[in-house]
Amino acid sequence: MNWLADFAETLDQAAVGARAVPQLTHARPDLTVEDAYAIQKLSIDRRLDRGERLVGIKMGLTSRAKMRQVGVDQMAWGRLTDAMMLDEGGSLSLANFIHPRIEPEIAFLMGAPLAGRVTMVEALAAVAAVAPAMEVIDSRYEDFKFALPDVIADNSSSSGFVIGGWNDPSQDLSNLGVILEVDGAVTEVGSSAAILGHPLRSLVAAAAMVSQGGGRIEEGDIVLAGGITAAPALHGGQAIRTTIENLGSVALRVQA
Ligand code: OOG
Ligand code: MG
Repeated sequence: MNWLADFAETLDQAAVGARAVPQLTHARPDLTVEDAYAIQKLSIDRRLDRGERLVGIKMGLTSRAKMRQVGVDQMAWGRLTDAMMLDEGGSLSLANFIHPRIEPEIAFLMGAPLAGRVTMVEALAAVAAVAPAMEVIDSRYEDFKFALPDVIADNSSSSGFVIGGWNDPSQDLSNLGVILEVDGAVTEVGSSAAILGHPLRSLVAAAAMVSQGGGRIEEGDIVLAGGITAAPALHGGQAIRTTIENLGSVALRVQA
């Protein structure tokens, strides 16, 4: 339907031009979660038409810290493309973003497809590797404010991600210490347990939610399990590092 495509274009152009737009639910208070996922797909299709490639899935709002920070208390998922991928140890320019924030994440690399209702054991069996990661989120909405359908339509705020070294997934992932450092100072601390009690639960939820939309998680996909702590705002010149117990570190620099 046309109005869905119009909203998709608005959000896509907001991302391309790094200019915030009003929340969709202001114009359309009855916007449903289903409409929102349709808008998300249409806006990602515009990226694919420009030559971007799907590389995975991100889960959002899987921890209390994240839900509290943005005032939305239900999970959402989004799509990751190759253009969102940042180099480990590399840098990003604030010019490409509206009001970016950074958050520590855990990334899964899928060794097999995953869809529908699966157990944590089945989810783990489909994982080839696990890595420390960070996501750059940049809501396309003014003041970083949104309701659930808004953030879903906006690809769950996803705008960039960086992955550290891959590790063997057959280890206890339930309670790994996490620190986020900005310029060498620890600004956020947490545990992998913040993600739904166990990060694999986020993968279980991703399989179910993506299937509900008619898709599936593919072999080779990256799945981001969701921010572990609140996400601090990025500022020029910062050096950001996330370290996760047993998994290693991942770093990014913000250009001055
Ligand atoms: C919504 C996206 C949440 C996560 O990991 O929880 C998210 C937002 O905070 O803008 O990416
Ligand atoms: Mg995230």
